[in-house]
Amino acid sequence: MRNSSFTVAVTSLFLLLGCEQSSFDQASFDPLRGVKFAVVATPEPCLPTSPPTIVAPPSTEPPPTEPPPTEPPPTEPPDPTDPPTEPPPDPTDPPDECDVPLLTRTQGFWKNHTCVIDGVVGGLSLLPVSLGATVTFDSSAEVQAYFQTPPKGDPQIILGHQLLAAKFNAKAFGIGNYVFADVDADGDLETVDELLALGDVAFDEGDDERRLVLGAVLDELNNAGDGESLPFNPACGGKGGK
Ligand SMILES: [Ca+2]
Repeated sequence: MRNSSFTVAVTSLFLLLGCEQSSFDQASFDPLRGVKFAVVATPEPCLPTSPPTIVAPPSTEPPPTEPPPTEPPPTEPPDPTDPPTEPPPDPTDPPDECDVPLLTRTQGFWKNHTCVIDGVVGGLSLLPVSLGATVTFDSSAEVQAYFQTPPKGDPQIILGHQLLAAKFNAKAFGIGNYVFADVDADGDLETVDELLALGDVAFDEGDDERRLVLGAVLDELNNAGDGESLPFNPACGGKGGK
């Protein structure tokens, strides 16, 4: 009887401790603990398809008509005494890196620059844009309204804001190949594109801790290139600009 009561008491104590250990204390949680960042973020070697770049807005002028094809000039046989114009490429050379700066802007910029999201400035529409498989924004007004939604501690909205800004940065500035941080502690640094994919999964089905970790890492990313100059004037006139 006495042993039985003691067992019940001990069991209750363990259950109590177990409950306390499994509860998630968001206030004291450090989302960047254990996350390793690249000392200097660097782009991975360029993929066969080059990253997107800012392009000029489409011209309204009709395309110039091409002149009729002319016959190619007769080629002369190569002079065996001519020196070769270019040496053959050295196979031991390292592959080229993507020649784009790590350029980013924070969610505050994107909230206030709907004209850049629309492509009116910068020449590249960043819409539609999705968060996970569940949320899609088709207009910059929807994006702005979402950025203006106070998170109030909701990890999904905290992540959603950072993920949205990071997706705009990746698409507008072509930084998807940058190696940035190891968020799963497997020793391999994830690229920006990989972090965005992980963010999408966490947005849909991640627990609070996972969402806060990815939100904090993407926050770091969105600030990492905030000092780089933009290749265009981001002023949006009197409408949502600054
Ligand atoms: Ca990793």
